[in-house]
Amino acid sequence: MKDEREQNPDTPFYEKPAGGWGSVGSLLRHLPKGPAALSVLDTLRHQNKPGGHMCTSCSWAKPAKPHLFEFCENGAKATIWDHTPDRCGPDFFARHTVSALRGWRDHDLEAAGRLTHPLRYDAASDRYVQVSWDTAFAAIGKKLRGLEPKSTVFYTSGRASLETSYLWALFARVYGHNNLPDSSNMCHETTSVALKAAIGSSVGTCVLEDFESCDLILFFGQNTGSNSPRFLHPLQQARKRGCKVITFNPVRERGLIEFVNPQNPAEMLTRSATPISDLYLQVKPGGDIAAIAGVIRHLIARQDADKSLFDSAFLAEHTTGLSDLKAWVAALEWDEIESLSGLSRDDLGKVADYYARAERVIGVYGMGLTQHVHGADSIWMLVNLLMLRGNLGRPGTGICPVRGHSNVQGQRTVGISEKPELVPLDRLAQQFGFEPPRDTGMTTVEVVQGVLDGTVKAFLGLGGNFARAIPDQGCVDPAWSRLELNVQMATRLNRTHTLVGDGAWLLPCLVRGEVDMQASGAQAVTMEDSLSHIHGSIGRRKPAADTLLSEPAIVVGLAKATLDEHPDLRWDEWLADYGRIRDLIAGTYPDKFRDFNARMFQPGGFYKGNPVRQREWKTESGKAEFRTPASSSALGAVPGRGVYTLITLRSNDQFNTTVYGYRDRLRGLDTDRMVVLMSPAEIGAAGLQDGQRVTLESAHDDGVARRLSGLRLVAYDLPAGCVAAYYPEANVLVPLDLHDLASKTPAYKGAPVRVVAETKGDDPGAGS
Ligand SMILES: Nc1nc2c(c(=O)[nH]1)N[C@H]1C(S)=C(S)[C@@H](COP(=O)(O)OP(=O)(O)OC[C@H]3O[C@@H](n4cnc5c(=O)[nH]c(N)nc54)[C@H](O)[C@@H]3O)O[C@H]1N2
Ligand SMILES: Nc1nc2c(c(=O)[nH]1)N[C@H]1C(S)=C(S)[C@@H](COP(=O)(O)OP(=O)(O)OC[C@H]3O[C@@H](n4cnc5c(=O)[nH]c(N)nc54)[C@H](O)[C@@H]3O)O[C@H]1N2
Ligand SMILES: [Mo]
Repeated sequence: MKDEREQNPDTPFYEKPAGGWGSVGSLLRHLPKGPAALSVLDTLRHQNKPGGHMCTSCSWAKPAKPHLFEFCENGAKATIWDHTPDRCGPDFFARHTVSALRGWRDHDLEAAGRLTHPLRYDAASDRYVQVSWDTAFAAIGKKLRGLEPKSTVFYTSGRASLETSYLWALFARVYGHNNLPDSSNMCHETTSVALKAAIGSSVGTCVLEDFESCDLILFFGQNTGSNSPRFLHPLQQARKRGCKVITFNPVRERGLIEFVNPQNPAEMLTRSATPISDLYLQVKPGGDIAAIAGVIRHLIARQDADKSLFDSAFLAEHTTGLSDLKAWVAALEWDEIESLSGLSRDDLGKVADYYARAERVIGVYGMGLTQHVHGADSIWMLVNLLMLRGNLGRPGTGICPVRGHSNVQGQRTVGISEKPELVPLDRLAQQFGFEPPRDTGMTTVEVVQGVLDGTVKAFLGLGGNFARAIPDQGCVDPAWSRLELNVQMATRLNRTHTLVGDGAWLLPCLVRGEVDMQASGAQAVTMEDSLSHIHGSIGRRKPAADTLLSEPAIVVGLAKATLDEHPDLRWDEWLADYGRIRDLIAGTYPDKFRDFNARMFQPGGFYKGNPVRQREWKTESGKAEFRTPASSSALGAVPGRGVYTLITLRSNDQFNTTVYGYRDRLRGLDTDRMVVLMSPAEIGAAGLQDGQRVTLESAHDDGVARRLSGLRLVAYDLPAGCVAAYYPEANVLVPLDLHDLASKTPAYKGAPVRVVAETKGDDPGAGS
């Protein structure tokens, strides 16, 4: 546990708070030049407010009483990126072959500008060439009709609206498959599976008001300052009224240390920051199960002494499994707990002190828990801890996974799922007069395996940069060109679009901030935030090109070209008025979406509800289940000598594989991203030197050579036994078969690697 002043003077460190003038400066740096800046600022004014568009960056809640500016530094970057004046049209592709583009950096591909025309890959000239929409739909539809539906995949990245997602899933099921993975399969699928099993809800249980009355927040592996900065406002308010915050994170993330609200003139002028964390515990990657076990062990000892610590009434009436958990915790040695977590028995005792004093506790988490081999076990441990004192189903308590994309949670709500048991198939069958497929579809990991072994013949991506976001991409890259059909709906060019064979199509779409004009007039769409509230969103800007289609229009175009006509499939009517699609959603999910059209612009969004808040448990046992973890470490294997656990990080200047720039301001790093962070003590112990060139080599024991070279070693404040590098550059090092055992979410925070010094003459940047 460290005080900021104890920061090692040899390691880079951003000593300013999150927010403040730094975020204003960063926003100004990303604004376009001239009049384009004014027009983007006008769009930002309406962002995340009723009547405006919902941000395309993170999924954090939108309050009923918005701030004057209800956007953050990174939300602004996303909007500025969407509304760039640059265009990437047919003339761009006439100048560049696809093979040449394959060598470009992620940033440079996207920086070419907004895609404007539908394109077909022409193998003879190795170029994308312009086609008409009709040609594209007819050719793709014809190809799909000739394929076995179960050999095709309809992937969704978490941005597409509820309306688009509903139609996309319907199209897949009428066509004949449940291969509907989405980006959630790379992030919070662990949540969907683990929370469902333990408490019967696949999503978090908190609403914004809970942050107004909680008195302790436990933060595990979620980087609020970069990835959901608007969450810093309720956090700051909570801290100001005396709520305590404890953070478990191997990296000292600035947003969880202190924050200056850029919208508070007094704070800005006096530069007075609010400290965020009361305790900051630099847990080892994968050490959360052991850390929480240590806290629970302290609490059990206290409960044994003073019988009133646990909420006995709650435990007796609502839970099962506590005695097994207690026995498992009692059997762990303190030595094991300390070595796996990297935290001392005393520090974990302090956490137990805070926990025992708090009446109302919230557990918040992100990718630091979900992206591990035992990710589900880590989540179960956090739920176990919360339940000891009845911290579920009371105001000011709950479990709060912070979701990723702006509608990733909502897509699952309206049927994007490879798990048919989560979808009301019988109701769909009734509504649309067809027999939906009942067999389980593919997760992201299974899709990659299918692309590798040739069983997946066609991949249609509704957004995303799939081939760059997955693990083991070095091995998978060549397999993409063997797909018979590869259709990408996108706004900007990315690396996946350059991995093409004969049947590749690039279909450009509108972004959420643009006017979506259909036969009945301008359309609104809806999305669900991390706290399960549904919001309407209206685009106000002129589209980047008049050749663009909206996402629903592309889905309808593809569906009509693929499926037989059927009186219940009124694609054109639905497209003409998205209100009709919302009526269909309300028909399929009457409990959650009643009066959908009437409620969609309710300030703060309307709540779809969660039975856990009433202490109703839709689990197998009908109770909230204490779950005993299968392992005391979240890693696949505890690293041996010379092996480090690699965590892959997002910088403050990226949204997933979209790299806006090369600054990671909140970590004090201004870099080309080809860096590996390691603690100064470990650098010394390994006989290496700060600034030296190194190669990372996979230490996963499967005989596959994975390496990333040309990295600069940077001394950084990290726990022993781990190194950190940026995603997606480091994805070549993450083995595909290392994934959460329950949900198949890749273990992006737990790849075993060796650090090898490079000698002069080594090939820089080579990956394999
Ligand atoms: N600006 C911006 N916003 C985003 C995104 C973006 O890329 N940029 N991405 C969006 C998406 S899709 C998602 S899913 C979310 C992701 O947002 P987060 O959930 O914050 O994900 P990461 O940044 O990958 O990592 C989270 C934190 O986990 C810590 N960590 C790593 N390993 C461990 C561990 O074993 N234990 C613990 N306790 N901590 C660990 C890391 O140090 C890091 O601070 O953000 C969304 N919002
Ligand atoms: N090593 C490592 N790998 C990871 C992670 C990690 O933490 N570490 N995180 C994982 C996670 S949590 C996620 S969610 C994935 C996601 O990773 P990505 O697939 O990169 O996610 P996106 O941000 O959706 O994809 C960006 C692309 O989507 C397209 N796009 C942008 N806006 C729109 C739109 O409005 N409509 C459409 N149709 N397309 C649009 C653009 O063309 C852009 O190039 O990466 C995963 N990969
Ligand atoms: Mo994500």
